[in-house]
Amino acid sequence: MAVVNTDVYKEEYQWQEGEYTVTRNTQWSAPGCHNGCGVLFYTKNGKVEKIEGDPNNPYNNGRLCMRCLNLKEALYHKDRLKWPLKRKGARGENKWERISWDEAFDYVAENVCKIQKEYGPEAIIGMEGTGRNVIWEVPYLTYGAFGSPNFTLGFLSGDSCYLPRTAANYVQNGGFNIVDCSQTHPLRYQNPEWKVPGCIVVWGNNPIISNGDNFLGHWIVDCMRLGTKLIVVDPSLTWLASRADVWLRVRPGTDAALAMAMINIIIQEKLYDKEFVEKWTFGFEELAERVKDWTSEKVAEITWIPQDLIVQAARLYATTKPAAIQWGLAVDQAVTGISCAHAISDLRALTGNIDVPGGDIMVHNAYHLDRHYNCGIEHLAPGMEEKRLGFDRSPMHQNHMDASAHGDSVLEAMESGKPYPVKMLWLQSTNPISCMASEAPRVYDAMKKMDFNVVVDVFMTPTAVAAADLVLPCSMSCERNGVRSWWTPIRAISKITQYEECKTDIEIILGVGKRLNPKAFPWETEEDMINWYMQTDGKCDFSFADLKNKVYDFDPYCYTYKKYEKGLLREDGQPGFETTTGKFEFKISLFEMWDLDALPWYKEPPESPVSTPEAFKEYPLVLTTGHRSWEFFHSEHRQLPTMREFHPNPLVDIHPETAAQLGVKEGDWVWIENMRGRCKQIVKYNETLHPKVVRAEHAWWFPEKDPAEPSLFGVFDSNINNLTQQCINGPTGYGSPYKNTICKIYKVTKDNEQVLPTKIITEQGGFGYVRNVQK
Ligand SMILES: Nc1nc2c(c(=O)[nH]1)N[C@H]1C(S)=C(S)[C@@H](COP(=O)(O)OP(=O)(O)OC[C@H]3O[C@@H](n4cnc5c(=O)[nH]c(N)nc54)[C@H](O)[C@@H]3O)O[C@H]1N2
Ligand SMILES: Nc1nc2c(c(=O)[nH]1)N[C@H]1C(S)=C(S)[C@@H](COP(=O)(O)OP(=O)(O)OC[C@H]3O[C@@H](n4cnc5c(=O)[nH]c(N)nc54)[C@H](O)[C@@H]3O)O[C@H]1N2
Ligand code: SF4
Ligand SMILES: [Mo]
Repeated sequence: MAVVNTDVYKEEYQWQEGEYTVTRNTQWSAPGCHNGCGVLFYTKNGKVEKIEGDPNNPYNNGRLCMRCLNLKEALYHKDRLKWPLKRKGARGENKWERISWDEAFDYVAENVCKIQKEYGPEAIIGMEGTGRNVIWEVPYLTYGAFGSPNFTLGFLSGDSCYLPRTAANYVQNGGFNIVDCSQTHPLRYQNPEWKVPGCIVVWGNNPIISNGDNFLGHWIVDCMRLGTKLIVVDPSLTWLASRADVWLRVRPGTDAALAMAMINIIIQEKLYDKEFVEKWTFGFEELAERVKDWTSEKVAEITWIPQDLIVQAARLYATTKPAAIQWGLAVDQAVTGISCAHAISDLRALTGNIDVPGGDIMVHNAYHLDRHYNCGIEHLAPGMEEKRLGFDRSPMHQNHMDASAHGDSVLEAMESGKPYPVKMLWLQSTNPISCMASEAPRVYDAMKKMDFNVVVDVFMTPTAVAAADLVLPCSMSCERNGVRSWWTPIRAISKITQYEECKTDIEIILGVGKRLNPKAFPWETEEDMINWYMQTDGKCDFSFADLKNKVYDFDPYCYTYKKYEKGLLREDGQPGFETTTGKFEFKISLFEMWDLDALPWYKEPPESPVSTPEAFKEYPLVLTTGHRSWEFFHSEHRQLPTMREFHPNPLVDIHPETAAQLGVKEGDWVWIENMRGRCKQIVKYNETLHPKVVRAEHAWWFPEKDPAEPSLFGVFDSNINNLTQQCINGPTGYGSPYKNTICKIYKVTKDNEQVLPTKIITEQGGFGYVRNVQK
């Protein structure tokens, strides 16, 4: 680890350096990120002048990516929302009137009360986006202030972001696994108990860019420097794949089959950890029986991966100790989401890598700050939780594996009024028509039908212009207090500046909550509410002020290894796992009880060369979408000049041979089209892809274009979610084919771009695709 110059970089929370005040802080959101790295803010006269990585913070050891280095551009961008705005013209006209916060809170309260009275509280939906600094706050508002059970992620189809992975994890071993790159211990690589992972499998994940789920990708690079080998499962040669021992170029959406073949090889060749399997697992025989027909030969055909590479990967993974699997979003974004996560977890247990140093360790959120989507649920009236949309979707939902309403079920209720009408959306940190919704035009139509919509954001978004009646300006990360957990360490986010009239997410929630249900919102300040979250809801024995001074704090639970031997995983204090059998379950007892397939299975993507060969003749390319880029966090950062200089336009990766066959070349605008719609992006050659696979970017809109409809910032023109599909999930309601559909590609010409998709959708009623829903 680099030696830190203590004359320059101090360990205290704040110090003076000439005319600058330097504050050690955590960066989370806004702008968004899944992490929370240690940063140094240099402020002068209440303004941020400079941002640096904090070398004394063991989370990132001073390293920052471009989004943090370029933070000032976001903080002081001229288009930031500055005060509450009430809609003046029609929705979509982008005409607003400036109002005070008191007026804004009254306006919300008035509309909420009206809807509660007329339709019941369940007609109100509280929505947030991914892992930003509102995770527990929006649920609290939805349950505590609106009295509705319908907190959800902004139309995320099949809950396809981390939730399939965590739900599968939970039913199999009662907890969560993460790769042990030493990050749970303050001494990091010097922790004497820690071991360098001999091998890390990076599966459907590009952590160098995405740093998803509070896992900093560079930890893997650190491990590589210490000798870790890599196996990478990805349709494209990522930076990590190019340095891997084995790269498995999987056909999008077929990962579950690959995992089953790897299990099969490991069992057939007796490479599994017999002692761990015998002592700590349940259902091994049944698993062996289930996978025995999933031979490397058969699976090579399904996945388009050479057979010998599948065998090589299984052997390398199983014979290297310790080994770990860093999984990513591609696991979730298929109808096989749960099953694929199940099979991958089986690999971890088969090889005895669970909760060992340098393996896949079991963690909880520091000091049990765990309630998140369930926060405030006690405020619901009796019987209200059962009304949650999607509750009947599967026993997993009925049994609280998922604490939120089901995004697809919310959309269906908005469209059909069944099982009951939906009338209001509260959108705090989500911009669904640009990003989260996998059928963007459909969600656009449904949002327009609502009686009242509120958007809380930092910029005016396409969603806000199209559908909001009230837009509330929210503070960015260094303008608020907060805590970052997600495993360990717990980190303090402290307010060091104020921007215009912006309020923090918590202050906004308090303002609304106090008007609607003051008993549930007894706190006077943001800090009061944070202290309640840390000390009453969670189990911290220190306050926010203490944490702020310490900057971060590690929860020893997370760096205690082999907790299953020590009785630390089960509530009754007995050794073993918190499951029905007390074992790690290859065969999931709960699934058996609920009449779900209790062993891993594979199914083709709903649209693929195999499942829809006729349609594949017309749309002869396999399409995966949404791989992350350095410059953007989902639909964010598009207004920042530096980011757009690096990445001015949406890019679709195509093999150069395929491009040549299609008569297009790098740099050309092309239409990407299928049976639901089309959008345009620019060709980027990627010779590492299978020639029949293309990879398109998600979340594009153009803040530089006219906000008012029919332009609407060009939100549908390059939107890949015109092509993906909503309400197609796995049997448990989890998983959705964001990353595996089919398409065709052809050149954009003057003639065929006369009427752009945004105009078609906002003015002409859409692409004319007939949906299979009851109206
Ligand atoms: N910069 C940045 N960081 C982000 C985000 C962002 O928008 N920008 N978003 C955050 C969020 S919410 C999430 S969920 C995470 C996601 O982050 P990741 O888990 O890294 O997910 P992606 O970048 O979507 O895809 C990762 C890799 O999967 C590959 N892939 C595509 N289809 C398949 C497939 O079918 N199988 C396999 N095995 N691989 C496939 C892609 O080529 C890509 O290299 O990132 C978070 N971090
Ligand atoms: N085709 C395709 N679509 C995808 C994906 C894919 O891989 N492919 N990935 C999916 C995944 S995994 C996810 S998680 C979703 C993400 O979807 P979302 O998380 O909904 O992301 P955005 O649409 O960018 O909306 C986020 C909004 O929140 C605002 N914001 C940022 N920070 C804060 C904050 O602290 N407070 C408040 N109030 N607002 C804030 C931003 O300015 C932005 O307008 O997208 C999904 N969509
Ligand atoms: S991962 Fe990158 S963008 Fe996120 S907090 Fe760390 S440095 Fe900033
Ligand atoms: Mo996500």
